[in-house]
Formats: sequence, structure tokens, C-alpha cells
Amino acid sequence: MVNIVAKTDEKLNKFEKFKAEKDGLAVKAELDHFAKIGWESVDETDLTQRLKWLGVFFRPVTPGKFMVRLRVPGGILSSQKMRILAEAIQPYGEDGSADITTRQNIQLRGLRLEDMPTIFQRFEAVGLTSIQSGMDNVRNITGSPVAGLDAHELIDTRGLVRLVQDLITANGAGNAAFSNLPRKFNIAIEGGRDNSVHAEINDIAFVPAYREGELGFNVLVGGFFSARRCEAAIPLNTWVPPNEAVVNLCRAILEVYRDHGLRANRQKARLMWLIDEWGLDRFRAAVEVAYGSPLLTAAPTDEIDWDKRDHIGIHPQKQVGLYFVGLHVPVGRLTATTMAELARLAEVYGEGELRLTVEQNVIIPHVPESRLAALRQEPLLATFSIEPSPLVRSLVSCTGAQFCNFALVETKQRALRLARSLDQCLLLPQPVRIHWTGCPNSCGQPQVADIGLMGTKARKDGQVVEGVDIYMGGQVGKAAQLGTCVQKAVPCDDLLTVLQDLLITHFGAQPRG
Ligand code: SRM
Ligand code: SF4
Repeated sequence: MVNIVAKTDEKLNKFEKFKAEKDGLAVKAELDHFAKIGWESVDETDLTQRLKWLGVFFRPVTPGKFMVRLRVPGGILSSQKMRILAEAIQPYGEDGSADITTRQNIQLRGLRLEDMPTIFQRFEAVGLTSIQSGMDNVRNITGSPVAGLDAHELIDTRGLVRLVQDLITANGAGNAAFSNLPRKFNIAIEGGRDNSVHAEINDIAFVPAYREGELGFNVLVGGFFSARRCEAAIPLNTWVPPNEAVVNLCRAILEVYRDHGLRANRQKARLMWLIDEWGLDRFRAAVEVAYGSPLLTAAPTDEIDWDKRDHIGIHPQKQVGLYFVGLHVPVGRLTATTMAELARLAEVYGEGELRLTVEQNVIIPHVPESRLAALRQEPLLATFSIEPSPLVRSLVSCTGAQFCNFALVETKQRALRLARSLDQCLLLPQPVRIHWTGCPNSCGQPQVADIGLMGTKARKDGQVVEGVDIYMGGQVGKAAQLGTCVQKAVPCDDLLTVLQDLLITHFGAQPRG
């Protein structure tokens, strides 16, 4: 086990203290015991913090009904895995639901601690893991959701994404070498031309680039969002070939971050703060030492030269005669029934595989042309449409007040209601991406949106009411750029009119006749 000690001049914050006292992964061996004694009898730090190392989240909003955050590397999962996930929530009736997350991942809700050992056994039997998916660990590794399907992709990243996850989690068993980082950590590996992963908002991002005629990745570092500060990733000035070098570089950067990252103040602990303190050259030099051989300089340009796609609808694959079909999942919300149905559709029409996107939608790949018409007639497609209305189509929302105790506003239902109303009264010449996030933590990525809405408190008629700060100017794809706050504390009740005006003034929307 790696013993992390903060620098001597740093005072330990309470998170560093409890991590130093007992590693988060230690609760893995205690899960059966916790299940027996019941959540009310579990030590508070184990319950509310360390269990997150297993992906088990105590929800203060719904005590006793836990959220489990899986790992779905690159958003790829089999229909068999999807069924096991559906079966995990099915016994909990109305409490049982799931969400597709903004990191191509699945979160299950309503689970009881007493059932966790059995649920985890079922996960393990099909190769699912939720290990190290929360707190000071590396989050789900993202990759193009059409890796291996896209005729225009440069690098099929499926194997690499998997290898990086296996490194970080020791093949799903839990890896004490990376279980005590100074803070959370995000990694994305993009193999396509459209930056489907939002490379710029990850602590490490690999983007395809040719160096002296050879295809590999340029590397970006330090991108992150937090309540205090949001930064786009910056070039590390290195290029790696698309093989174990990617895994080795992730290991090296994580080791440098683990051993030298700032731990005194959690608001200043993400990787970019270390890069700021050291300067990029010193940081790169330290990574080079950990990497164990000279780092090559970056390729002059990368190959991200497309606008971002949303993958909704029917699209030909590089495999002639096969199609991937993108279904729109309103604000990413799933139930046991819709999950089982997705698994069935993937088996009947595809090859038993599903893909998740960072826009919280789902793709069924490998559908032969001859089966497209029948798939279109399936009842699930009335709910998970392949032709959603324009604003609903591009809507993304974080969890919000229904389950998240950080939330300042309810997000998902409000987001959907407003997008549907706006679609009814406006004609849009182009898609407009609206992202909702319930608080400044920015899980719903308002800074990448055309219009980002961040929950806050506002005043209306002398009363404190739910409101939003409005962000604009976020660009994705080839010219990715973070949006900024343009209007503060708009009461949610005024949003229909405010958004109507914004859509007409800035996005060419026209009132329907
Ligand atoms: Fe997040 C904390 C949900 C993506 C930045 N995030 C949380 C917690 C765990 C807070 C909590 O304990 O309640 C939320 C769980 C609520 C729940 O019950 O669902 C939560 N984050 C989410 C998800 C589910 C939003 C969604 O609806 O999709 C996303 C899960 C991704 C995954 O599968 O792992 C999610 N969170 C993000 C992203 C977006 C991304 O990764 O592209 C960000 C901004 C990018 C980044 O991290 O740099 C993000 N979440 C945060 C932060 C602020 C981090 C910081 O450095 O300050 C917190 C708070 C924290 O860590 O202290 C946070
Ligand atoms: Fe919760 Fe805030 Fe993240 Fe939304 S942005 S899930 S409200 S922490």
C-alpha cells in the first residue's frame, strides 16, 4: 500500500486525515459486515465517505437508499451487463432507477446496503465493477462512443480505454497504488475527429495526432471544473504512440500527481493547481522521470477537425451493411423496464452490445439494414426517440435536487419541461445545446454548452427562489472553448421567457405561427 503524506508545511484537511487513518479501499473487506449490521450502525466516515471507494454512495436526501456508480469504460457494455444492472434495481419498485451520466457511465439508485454483497457478486460474474468510481479516484475513462464503428475514426480506442481502467483498478479488484489521490481525476481517450469526449475538460486527454507521419496522440493535461475555478486542459507538449505508452503515461502522471499534488486545501487540489505551482516544464520533467524514458515532443497539430456529433438517429458503420442507431434518453433517466428493453433490442437487432454517450444517450450498434424498419417500430422508440425535437435532443442535465444534496435547484424534470415547451413554441434553424447543472460543481458541464444553466438562489418578489446563472459561448468539437457566465441569478420561473429571448436573439429561433 502506498502511504501518502502531505508535504510537511501543509496542514491536513479532514479528508486527508481520514484517508491517512484508513484507506478507502479497506471497506471492501467489510462490506459483508456492513450489510449485516445495517447502515445505521456503520461508522459515519465509512458510510458517507469510504464506501464511495467501492462506488457506493450514501444519499443524505434519501437515507438508506444508496446510489451505486459503475465503471463503463468508453461507455461500452454488453446487453448481459445491462440486464444485470436492470435486475439490481428492479426489486426496489419506484425507488429503483438509473441514470446515464456525463461520463458515459451508469448510476443505479435506491439500492439497500443489505443487498450489496449479492449485487456485487452478480456484477463480478459478468465483469462489471464500480470500484474507485467516487471520491479521490480516477473516474470512468471516456472514449468515442462509436469506436470501432466510425468509418472516419483514426484510432480505435476500445482496447486502450480498457487497459487504462485495468491499470487504475487492478483489473477491477481495487488498486491501492491509486486509491489516495489528492482529488478526483478524469481521463479521456479520443480516437475520432470530433472530440466526442470533451477532451478539454479532463485532467488527462489523448487526442489523435500525426507525428512525422505516424499516428498517435497529443496529450493535454489539467482540464477541470470546480466551484472555485474552471480551466480547459493545456498541451503537455508530448506525443505518444497508440499502445502501452498511453497506459504508461497515465501511470506516470498519476504517480506525480499522487506524490506531489497539493493536499492542504481541497479547493486547490486538482492537477492544474500543481501545474500552476510548478510550471509546465517542471511538471513535464517530473512526468518524464516517472515515465522512465524520454518523452517525445508533441505533433504540431492534432486531427480534431470536425464539429461534434450527437450520434442520435441511424448512421452507417464502417462495416458495410451495418448501422448504429442512437436513441435519445430524456435527461439520461432509465428504469429497470427500459434497461431490460434496451438489452433485448441490442440482442434482437444488433449483436448484444450497447454504447453510452456523454450526452446521456444510448447507441445500439451493428444493426443490419434489413432490420432497421422493424427496430423503428419498437415501442421503446416512442420514448427513446431517434428523432427528438431539437432542444430536447441536445439537452443534458446533472442529477440535481432529487438525489444530490449539493443541489440548489431541481434540474432534470425542469430541464425537460422547459425544453419541451420551448420546442413547441419556437422553430430552430440549428441545434442548440442546453446543459443544466444543479450547483457550481458543474457535473452537467454548463461551460461546454451553447446555453448553460447553473443552479443558484435568486430573488423574486422579495422571496428567495430557485434560480440559475446563465452561461454562454461554450464550443465543442474542433474549436472547443469554455463558455462564461453572462447573466446571474435568473429566477427559474422566468426562464421560459428569458430562454425564448436568448434563442431568438442569438440562435435565429423564430416563434411558431
Ligand atoms: Fe460530479 C460531485 C454527480 C460528472 C464535478 N458529482 C458529485 C456528486 C458525487 C456529489 C454527491 O456526493 O452528491 C454527485 C452525485 C449526485 C448523484 O446522486 O447522482 C455528482 N457528476 C455527477 C454525475 C452523475 C452528473 C450526471 O448527472 O451525469 C456525473 C457522474 C460522472 C461519472 O460517471 O463519474 C458527474 N462531476 C461530473 C463532471 C463532468 C465530467 O466529468 O465531464 C464534473 C466536472 C468536470 C471535473 O470534474 O473536472 C463533475 N462532481 C464534480 C465536483 C467538482 C469537482 C472539483 O474539483 O471541485 C464535485 C464535488 C467534489 O468532488 O467535491 C462532484
Ligand atoms: Fe449535484 Fe451539483 Fe453535481 Fe448537480 S452539479 S450532480 S447538483 S454536485
